[in-house]
Amino acid sequence: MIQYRTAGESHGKGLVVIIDGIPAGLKLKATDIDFHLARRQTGYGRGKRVRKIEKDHVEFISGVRWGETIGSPISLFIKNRDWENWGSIMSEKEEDFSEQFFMRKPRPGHADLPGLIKFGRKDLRDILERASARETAARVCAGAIAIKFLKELSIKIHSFTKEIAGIRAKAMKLNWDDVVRRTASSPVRCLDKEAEKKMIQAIDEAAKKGDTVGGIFTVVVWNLPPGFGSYTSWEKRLDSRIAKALMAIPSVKGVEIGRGFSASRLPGSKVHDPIYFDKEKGVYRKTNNAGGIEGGVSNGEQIIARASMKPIPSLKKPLESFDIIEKKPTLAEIVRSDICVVPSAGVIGEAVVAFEIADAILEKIGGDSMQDVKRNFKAYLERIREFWHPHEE
Ligand code: EPS
Repeated sequence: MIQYRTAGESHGKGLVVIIDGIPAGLKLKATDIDFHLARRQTGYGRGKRVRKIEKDHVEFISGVRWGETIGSPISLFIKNRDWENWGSIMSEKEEDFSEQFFMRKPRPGHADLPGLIKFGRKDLRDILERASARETAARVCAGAIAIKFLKELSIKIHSFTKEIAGIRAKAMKLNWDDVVRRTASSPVRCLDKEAEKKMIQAIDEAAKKGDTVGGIFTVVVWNLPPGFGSYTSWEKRLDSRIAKALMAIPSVKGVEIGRGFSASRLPGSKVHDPIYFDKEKGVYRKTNNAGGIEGGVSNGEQIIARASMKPIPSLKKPLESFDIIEKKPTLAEIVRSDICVVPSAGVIGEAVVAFEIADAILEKIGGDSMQDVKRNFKAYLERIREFWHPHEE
């Protein structure tokens, strides 16, 4: 089992992540991780901090030697460049305490108020610092290592923006290379150029109004063989693991696998994917409404997961709220903010899904070194060859 834990406040010194269980012998460089950190920081609709201040770079503290993992926990640090601008506000020293910095007007939709009640704090900053989506940079580090691991087994993962502010991209059947190329050249990481224009307009309009917009991103996994995840225990189901990881991304309010919610409106005969067999191709399907998972187990088709995000709750034109100290009605706190984070969230989605897939693979085939993993994986593929041949598109 692989696991990771993150620590760090949004405007504190930095973020820390510890990843445990990655086999020894995986080639790993800081640039493998920085590449995904940079992708997370792009996207039309992000605020000044991400565009102008933070340029994330990872520093290895442990677990990697001479360019390879050595089997011990990998720990990483990402410096928050903005920390220096926050002076005593984020100091750990008691003598720096000052009520003048207190944030007192909770933003509706944010963790501000429930967090304050839960932890019995007096300053909303104690809550928002950790509830901030800045923490997702640490998740992307863990995911970048999982992506590297999956690549060694020829499993690929990518994401794209499906919808922003109700503007939906049209469905397209593309291979991995095309999806990577098109998302990299789109400011909103969208495959459909027409929809992209309208999405950008919608973000600009929201910005003018002091508002924010949400949307939907899709994560696709190519080449995962059948048999990963299990129906035998609820927590082993691959779809439940993916859903949990996606739902844990800040602002995500819904997750679908394959046809998802819309399958509930169709008869079974239109939902389930008929099974075909060919000696050349092995088992194959003409449709993939199941999103590559049947009974909580991968079936060899593309894994397709979608997450829907609410608009972020930090509004330049704030909603009604109250002052937690004076106990009087007032408008919510106005803070520097993003307008839309859906393009970045897709990159986070890839990372967290990659981690779950890597975990399900190691759970089934095991291996303390990449040599063991590759041998075990190959042996499994040989065993199922009668039914499954890798296919890409
Ligand atoms: C965030 C608010 C903004 C974002 C931040 C997440 O930060 P600030 O309030 O300092 O302007 O920039 O995202 C990041 C810094 C990042 O790296 O993603 C929030 O409240 O979630």
